[in-house]
Amino acid sequence: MVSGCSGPNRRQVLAGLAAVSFARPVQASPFTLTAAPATAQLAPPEYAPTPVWAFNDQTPGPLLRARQGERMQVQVTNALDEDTAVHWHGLRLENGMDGVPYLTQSPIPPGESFDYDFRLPDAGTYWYHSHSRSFEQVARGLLGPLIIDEAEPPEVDFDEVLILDDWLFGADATLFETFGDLRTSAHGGRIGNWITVNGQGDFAKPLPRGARVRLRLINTANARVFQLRLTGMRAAVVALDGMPVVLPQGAVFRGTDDLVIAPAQRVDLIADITAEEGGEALILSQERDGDFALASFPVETGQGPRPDPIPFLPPNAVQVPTAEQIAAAPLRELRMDGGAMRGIASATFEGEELDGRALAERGMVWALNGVAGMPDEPFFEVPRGEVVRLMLVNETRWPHGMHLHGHHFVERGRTTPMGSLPEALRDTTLLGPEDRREIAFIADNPGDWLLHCHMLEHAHSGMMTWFRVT
Ligand SMILES: [Cu+2]
Repeated sequence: MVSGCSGPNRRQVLAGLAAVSFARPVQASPFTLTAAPATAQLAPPEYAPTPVWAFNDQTPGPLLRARQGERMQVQVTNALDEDTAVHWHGLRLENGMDGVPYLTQSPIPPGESFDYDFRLPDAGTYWYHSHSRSFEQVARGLLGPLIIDEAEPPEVDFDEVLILDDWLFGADATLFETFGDLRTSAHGGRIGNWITVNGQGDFAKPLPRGARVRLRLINTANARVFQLRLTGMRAAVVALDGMPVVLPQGAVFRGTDDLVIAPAQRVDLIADITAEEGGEALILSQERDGDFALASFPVETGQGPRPDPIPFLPPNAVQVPTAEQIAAAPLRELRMDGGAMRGIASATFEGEELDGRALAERGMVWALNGVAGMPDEPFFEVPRGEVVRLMLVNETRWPHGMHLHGHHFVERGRTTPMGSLPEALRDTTLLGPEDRREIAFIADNPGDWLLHCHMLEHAHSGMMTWFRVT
């Protein structure tokens, strides 16, 4: 299974050990990934396995794990009938390895391979996914976890990767073949009717009472924003989007009351299981019709809660702009327009100024700064090392999770906070309807980088731009 810790044999082994600081990968770099049609038992056993597209016949794909400072090599082979490419989400890697077709590489044609080879400067929780027609390829299952271990990881008893995903099923648990349809794209995107954790609808992992567990939550859904609640554990947020959270000294509680995870975002928790033996700790998803258990941790005999405080993670060496540098930087606005209940009067698409109806005929229902789809020219171009300051302005009635490639940014001055998460460096930020958010970063990674909505249907139908660092 994906976490490397969920199979029955593995579970028995771990349960028999007093303390396992963390599990090293079974497979090491160089990795091989083959994208191909497969089947997966995502629905309960009374249903036939669902036809999916998967890496190495499994969705989520295999865990890629390495240590901070190492390089990772991954050979990706395309056994699909269409082009593909793989993006290593959240990694500050070399531009040519970012996996964006037509921007950073040629797509990998059917039957061919591409060798990815990139540095791993930061520890943390990341993931990989197709970036070629991703609204369909990711919805069909082409995604997996990528974990970079700290040189000195915090001491925990268990280290669990939890891939949160949803699937839009018909009555026979096959995927609805409505990928990228315009109506869905103009609304919130493809929201599934079946939620899985690590590909299972009833994820459960027994843990001893008092166990300290690192939970690495990754939202790989196309468009679903998870809103979580935790019971039976005392937990702290220790990282967001791979990056350790920065906290005032002496802070203990780190905002797990109302955990909001937008598509592509990650949250690392360290949790002490406090539920009694025979009870269970739960990760609950707050859905419209009530709370729904995403993951259950039945509690077995154990030693009871640990007395020592939950550890912090060491920071990654990301250059962060100072308040003075940000104040001195020009403020660029990125205006987000379109979607149902508002629409676009007109926008440029492939160099042509079109009205909303003509745009829709071309599959475009969103625009960034008046441009629908990928612009020919970059949104901006800056020399390496420059501080970039952006105001993201959501003039739509829909939430958008905006993702910056190749860099992490600081979020400034949230006007309508969604959730109670602490401040941290992020690679994806969630804007609510009519929300605005200032972000800033040092453009220290040369190349052409995407900036787009990670609601994948929104990206496909207009919300995509790019910038150049020279
Ligand atoms: Cu969006």
